[in-house]
Amino acid sequence: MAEIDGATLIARSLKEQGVEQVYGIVGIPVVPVASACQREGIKFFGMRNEQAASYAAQAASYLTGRPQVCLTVSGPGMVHAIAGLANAQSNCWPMLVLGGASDIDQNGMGAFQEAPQVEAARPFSKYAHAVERVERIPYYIEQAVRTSLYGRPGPAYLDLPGDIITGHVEEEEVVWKPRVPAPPRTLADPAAVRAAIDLLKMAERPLVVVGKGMAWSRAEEEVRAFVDKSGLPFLPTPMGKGVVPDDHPSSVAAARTYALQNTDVVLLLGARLNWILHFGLPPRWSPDLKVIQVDIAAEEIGTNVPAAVGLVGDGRAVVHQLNEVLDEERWQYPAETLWWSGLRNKIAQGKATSDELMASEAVPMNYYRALREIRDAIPRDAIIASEGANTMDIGRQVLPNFFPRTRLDAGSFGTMGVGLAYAIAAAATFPDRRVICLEGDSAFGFSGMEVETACRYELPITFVILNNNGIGGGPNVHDTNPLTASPRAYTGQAHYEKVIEAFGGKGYFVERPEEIRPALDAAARSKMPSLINIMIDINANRKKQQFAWLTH
Ligand SMILES: Cc1ncc(C[n+]2csc(CCOP(=O)(O)OP(=O)(O)O)c2C)c(N)n1
Ligand SMILES: [Mg+2]
Repeated sequence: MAEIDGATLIARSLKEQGVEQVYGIVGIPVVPVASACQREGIKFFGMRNEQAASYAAQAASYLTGRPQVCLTVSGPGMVHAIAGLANAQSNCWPMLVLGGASDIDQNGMGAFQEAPQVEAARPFSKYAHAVERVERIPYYIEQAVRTSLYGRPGPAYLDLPGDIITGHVEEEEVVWKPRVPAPPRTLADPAAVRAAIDLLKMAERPLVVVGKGMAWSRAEEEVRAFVDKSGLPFLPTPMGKGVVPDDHPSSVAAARTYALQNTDVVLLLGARLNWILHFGLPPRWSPDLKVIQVDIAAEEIGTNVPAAVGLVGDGRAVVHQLNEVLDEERWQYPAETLWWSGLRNKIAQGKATSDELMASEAVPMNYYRALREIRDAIPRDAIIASEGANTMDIGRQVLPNFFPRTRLDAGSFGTMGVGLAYAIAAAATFPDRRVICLEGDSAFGFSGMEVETACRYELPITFVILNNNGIGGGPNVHDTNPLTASPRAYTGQAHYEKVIEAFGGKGYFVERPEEIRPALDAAARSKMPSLINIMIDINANRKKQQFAWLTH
């Protein structure tokens, strides 16, 4: 009779469940797990901090559509990965975190790195469990993957004690589990679909908001068809960008504030009325707003504003239902209305202000001038990972996305430290796509050492830092006194580009607008990652808005 060990069983179960990428850091007791994964043909990416590993694993999950894995050691390693569990939970992204744990045999004895890991994971996970018998490893991995993927996605956590990883079992005792099929696509109540279209027909100032739920459910064709057939104005949430190309004529993203404030009926497609959409409440929205909500999670319907119509189901399937009713009724929102002309005026006003900022040749540069160079240099299908405060917010306005799932940013949890990890996952998942990692200088610091990871695997990411000496800009004075130094300030004129050179990447220090494009073009030709550190004005800000974007 043949015996099989825990680590091999873990790796084979992951392979069976469609896992292709593992991001992590090895040590006691998970070294054999990483090796077993590689033996089964699963890629292992050694990262520099488990936070970043957990961010990379969830971005890879979102991009591939199947849960990918973060592997950690026990105790401190697992605790670092809780940052990723929380971030994935907030974004509704799947992922599987496998935490090594001290031996079951030593429970309660003060074992090396012993910690209450399952309890710690639970409030941030959709599923959290410990494996207590070697033969049940495939059972738990299947259950974790299925729970993570089905319904509203979210992270799953499994605790793997050392004696489970090194334990052996007779192969015939193993409880094998087949691969979890793609999630079943659920349909909304047909009567509610009709009610939704009826309400849209009666609306004077209708608006569609496209959320990242549509990107997750691969609803891009259906959503584009809906926007075309209905003639309705739409705007995307930050990571809903690209489901419909940003240059679509019905996009009113550039009139966001006006659109939210004045619409009377909003159709939310896989977008929640949380802080990103200002809760659906006045003063950012009309007090008489009527909400039509499409969501995979029934309990989301009615959050903050009671829904006039709730459509519960898979994003792609439900938008298909909406399209069928539109086809039957041959209805389209008129192209010439007061609503459209109001929106178009606001778009034109906003464009004039941005164009002016983008045309400035002042040194030091403002954000818009630097971002214009990036906008003009990158291919349409580039993937943009981004974080920071102004860097991220202005970058979202200036850099268009034309394809779904091409924008990865601080997201629903507003997490700094995700950018480099997201870029690594994007480059690992799509080796032929250009990956731009656009960072504020503060944001870069959180996971900055991951440039070593990018260099080691020769992932030709272009890292761009918009450097204003700190969090939202720091003063140019060097103050060593913790009682007086600005809490926002970091080292002035810091040469972050030198960090990547330590690992064989290419660094650029840029102070003038005309230096940006040559650096971007050289980065595009390089097989190694590059880092372009762009000094910008410490007083540069976003253009004046009625409401500051309440990101932070
Ligand atoms: C993990 C975490 N810690 C702290 C913050 C608070 N925070 C929000 S934005 C930001 C950095 C903004 O500065 P920078 O990245 O330099 O962008 P800038 O606005 O200067 O362009 C920080 C620290 C956060 N969102 N997440
Ligand atoms: Mg900054």
